[in-house]
Amino acid sequence: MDASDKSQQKDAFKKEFIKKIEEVSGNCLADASVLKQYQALAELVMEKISAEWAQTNMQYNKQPTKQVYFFSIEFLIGRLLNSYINNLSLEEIVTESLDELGLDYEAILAQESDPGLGNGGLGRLMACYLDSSAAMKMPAHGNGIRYKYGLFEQRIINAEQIEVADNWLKNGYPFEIRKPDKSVIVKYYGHVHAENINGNLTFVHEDYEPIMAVPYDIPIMGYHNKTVNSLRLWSAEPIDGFDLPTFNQGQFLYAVRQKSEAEAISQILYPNDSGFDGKLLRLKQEYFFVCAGLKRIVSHYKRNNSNSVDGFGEKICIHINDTHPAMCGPELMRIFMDEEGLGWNDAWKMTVASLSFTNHTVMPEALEKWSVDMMSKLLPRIYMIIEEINRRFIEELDLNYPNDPDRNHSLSIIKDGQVHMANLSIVTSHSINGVASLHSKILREETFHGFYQVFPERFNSVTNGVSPRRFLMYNNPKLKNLLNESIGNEWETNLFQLKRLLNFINDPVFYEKYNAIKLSNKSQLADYISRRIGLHVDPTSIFDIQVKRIHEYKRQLLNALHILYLYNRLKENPNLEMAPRTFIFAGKAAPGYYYAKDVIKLINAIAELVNGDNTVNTKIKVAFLANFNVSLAEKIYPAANISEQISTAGKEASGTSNMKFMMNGAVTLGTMDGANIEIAEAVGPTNIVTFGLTSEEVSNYNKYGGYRSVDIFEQDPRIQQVLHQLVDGTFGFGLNFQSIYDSLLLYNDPYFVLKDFNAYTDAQNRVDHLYRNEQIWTKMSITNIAQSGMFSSDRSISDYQREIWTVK
Ligand code: GP0
Repeated sequence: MDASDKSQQKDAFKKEFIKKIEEVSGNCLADASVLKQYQALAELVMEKISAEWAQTNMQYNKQPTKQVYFFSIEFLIGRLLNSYINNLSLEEIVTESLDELGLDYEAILAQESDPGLGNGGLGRLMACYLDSSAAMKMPAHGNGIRYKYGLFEQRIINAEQIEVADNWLKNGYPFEIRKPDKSVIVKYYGHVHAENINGNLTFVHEDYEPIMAVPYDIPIMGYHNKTVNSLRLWSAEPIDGFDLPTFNQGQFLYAVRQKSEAEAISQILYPNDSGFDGKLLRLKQEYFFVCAGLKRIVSHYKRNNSNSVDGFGEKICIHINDTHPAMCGPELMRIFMDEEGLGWNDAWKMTVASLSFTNHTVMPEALEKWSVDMMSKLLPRIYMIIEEINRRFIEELDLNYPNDPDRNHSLSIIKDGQVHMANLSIVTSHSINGVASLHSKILREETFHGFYQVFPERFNSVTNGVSPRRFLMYNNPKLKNLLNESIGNEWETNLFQLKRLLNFINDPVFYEKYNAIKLSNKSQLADYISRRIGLHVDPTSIFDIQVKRIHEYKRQLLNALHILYLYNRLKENPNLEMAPRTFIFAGKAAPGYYYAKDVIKLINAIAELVNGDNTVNTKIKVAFLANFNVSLAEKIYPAANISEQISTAGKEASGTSNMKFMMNGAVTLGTMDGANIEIAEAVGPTNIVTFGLTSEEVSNYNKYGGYRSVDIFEQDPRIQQVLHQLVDGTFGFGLNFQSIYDSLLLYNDPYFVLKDFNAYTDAQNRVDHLYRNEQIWTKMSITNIAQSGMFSSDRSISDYQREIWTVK
């Protein structure tokens, strides 16, 4: 666009904006608060998106193509305004106009609440997949729950995590459209009986408790391509507001209770990551969005298909993100049979053809198993269908593998009074995949080995990916500009093009520019740290970062114990030669996961000890940043030198922060786990620092024994010192970490922290030496960016397209 064009567009934008300000605030620009400025900008942007949204929907209806629907109990979408503005190519017009009006774009963006509708990687993955589908003009949409309260806000008070409710909707939310005309009634409880209607056996559900599911749609916009897909989040409401007859009888409290019981279903996100607790309300949530989502998908399909469900299995992909939406299988069967009048076999073929399933973890405590008693009462028809699915499945097993009761038992969907949701998901889907090569291999060989023997053709693998828009282009604009000026902009739509950076791999001029950007990003994070926790950290120190949910298998504890050990070394020898380091942590613990909360407390206690000690704090500092969420993550990755990915091998299905760090030039310090293995392959052994047990070694110890943590403790005085400090008052009165001490010694260290301790300290030493050679480190860092192309979620989505949905 030429200069006069641009100034015309800016003038037009300013006029629209000023008018919007008046509309939303009843004030003129000079008197409008930053919140109102944000609301005005958001509404303006939403108007611009809406036209393209309507257009995309019309196109999908005009030429019905294959549609993909992601069902997920979490969508961790992050803030949207800046992404929309960039995706619309309006960033220059908007930022320059606002600047000319004397307004602060960054401050306006900061007014947006960050919807915490997910716990971590699993929900964020869905958001990246929606982003990539739209970027690739693929018709893919999301179905989930519009939780009134998202994941709790974390505060750190006296070193401990305190949870505060996340009222993310308190100022309204400008990017959703409520569609009451598309509401669906979801039925719970009641009784099912078979009736003979016109000679057909029909199942009738009576005496049920109806709940209204009301959809809110959020536009998911592609990158510079006018494609706008939809994320549909369902909200639970009572059928007619207050129950009027009850109300009139004066039973006001009863009526209010009914209302809040209905609303309870979409009230709050369960804050457990990789952990299952079989609460009734959670089961209600799972059926809620499955039932409502499928109902709308089927009726939409019929509208474009002469009122028939014929061909549904070839045209509609229902993708279930982990097992929380596993009732999609039986619910589709119910719709096809009870509402569309199909027989079992036809319904079954379409269901299996349509469904595919991604598993996200091998942690046994995450496996969902619902009690038969609870499920059959709450969802009588669904339970009945699951029983029949299981009966037919076992019958088939008996045919193919006669006299094998052990196999029948191990693969059974219903056993020991429980419904096994992973088994249900596998039996009802044509595809099941893991999220990295190693993970998929473990699924085939261990977790789901029995199913792999029966259905080898159903097993797939798609390595996770992350959105390069959100996690490179928009959150690291300086790096983006350097990339554009060095290798052109093709990488923006094909991340593999980052390989062109290898042309600069020995270019001192490029190094200088690159290192200046990294330093400036680190200074920005240092400012944030000083504003948030009053800690001054040196931007020239190594930024060594571990940000993710706090979980034993992720081993934040290993990182913490190493810092304590370094502290001890520095106390002995304050002149120890080492590059200064800033250790940065962030992450939430599930409110009921006391051990994980103790780890948070330990990290904060170590921070206090280290940061306050003048003999060591010029060499090391420790920062725990409260309330890790998507917005904070975006600030952190561009400033990282080291990406800590140190899970016990075999436990982290993929990891996705490893990819976000890599794209921003951090070097991985990691175990051979999840996608770390593929990162190592991509960059080569000299551009990553790996250490520790392999997943095979871990699995052998678990199977055959042979590891005694006490032996390691007895042989290693460094470990003895550090473990004693956990319980000897080092951290001051009342700060005692007996639970951690016991887990490591009394309970034989189930996550191999002590076993890997020596390898980890060695690896940390290697990191120190590598970093002190600027030439080598810069080369490692740039190589990581150059090889990060395969970790774009655009690549993941094309793999799903080709291997699983077979969308043309
Ligand atoms: C897996 F089972 N993940 C779960 C869960 O409840 N929550 C969750 O976030 C994660 C895995 O831990 C992962 O390895 C993976 O990459 C992610 O799902 C997406 O597949 C962490 O990043």
